[in-house]
Amino acid sequence: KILVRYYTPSASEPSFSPLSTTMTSNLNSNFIQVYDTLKHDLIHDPLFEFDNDYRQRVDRLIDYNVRGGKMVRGFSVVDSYQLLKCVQLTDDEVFLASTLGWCTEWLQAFILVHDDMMDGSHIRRGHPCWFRLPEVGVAAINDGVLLRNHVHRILKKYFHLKPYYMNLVDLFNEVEFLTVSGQMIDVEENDVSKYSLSLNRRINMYKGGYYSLYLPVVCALLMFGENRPDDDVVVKDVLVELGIYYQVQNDYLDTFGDPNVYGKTGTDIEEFKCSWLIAMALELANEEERKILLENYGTTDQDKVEKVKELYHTLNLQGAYEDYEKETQEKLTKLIDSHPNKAIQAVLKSCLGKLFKGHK
Ligand code: GPP
Ligand code: MG
Ligand code: MG
Ligand code: MG
Repeated sequence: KILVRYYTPSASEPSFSPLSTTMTSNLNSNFIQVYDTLKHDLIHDPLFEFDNDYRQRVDRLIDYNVRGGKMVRGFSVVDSYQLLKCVQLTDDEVFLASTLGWCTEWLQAFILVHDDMMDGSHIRRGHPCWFRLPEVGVAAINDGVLLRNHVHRILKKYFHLKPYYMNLVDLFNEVEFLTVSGQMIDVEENDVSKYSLSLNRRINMYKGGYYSLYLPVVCALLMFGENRPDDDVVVKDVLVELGIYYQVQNDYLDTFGDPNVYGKTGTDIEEFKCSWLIAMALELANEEERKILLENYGTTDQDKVEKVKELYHTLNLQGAYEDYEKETQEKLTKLIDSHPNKAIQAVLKSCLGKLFKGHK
């Protein structure tokens, strides 16, 4: 039963087209300007007495960790809000939707600062991971928490009088809870003989499924005056499934992606991760191949890492990934088409288009 009401455009309003769902350059440049405003607010937060050195330190922390990504999540809030609203957004609406977009990017920055420490990563977005900087080190733990707090400083400043403020705060808190719970399983699992596609799905659902597209789209829905779409099975399933797909893509690129393109070097094999690749490899391997995987997975010994990678090629995991991608795309397209509301269909199709436009 669909409890959520959605806006339905009248005949005189522009119709939806998946082709018109990417941000116009105008919305795009506005989005970047909003970043400067938010950063300025944070480094002049009256609650804390900054001196120049610490103001500069936080400025650098933010620039280093919040910028430089693809901003898929941030743009998705603005895109989705525009598609729900249908008519041209006012300056105030663009500002607020962009602000929520940046909140999703700030949350991601916090998660990634800690993730890189837990994963022993070296490079993120083409630069050394924040904790790898000699002047940072373990101070990165507190820096991550600070970035997390920035989300709530921003929400309070710009949304505390909105009727949906508490829903926004709840949303960010719950999505963060699901994500860090997923991260807990992700770092704890280290018995490769128990790895399976279902364990990988569980990890990917929690660590990436909710905050990737569910969070930005629900931000847009709340701002539009709707409730959380958790009773709308199609909306929730599509968004979470897209988030899982995004994480499977991330697992795939850890080994098969070109570090010069993706700005990071993978550590999943070395770090014993229950990634989609090892789970699929175990599914496809014969007895002998399974033995090789179990013996060589989860060490920094490069000869062993190479043996695992060789097997990934022999087992044609690239082909298996392409099949998974095609099946997921078809399944989700059908599911989206079954939704009764055209505006919602447009929002979901826009999300689908963003993720399936190649490995970017
Ligand atoms: C953990 O996965 C990452 C997150 C929960 C947040 C970031 C997710 C993205 C898709 C960027 P991971 O350790 O595999 O991420 P990465 O490979 O980027 O280090
Ligand atoms: Mg990582
Ligand atoms: Mg990780
Ligand atoms: Mg990864």
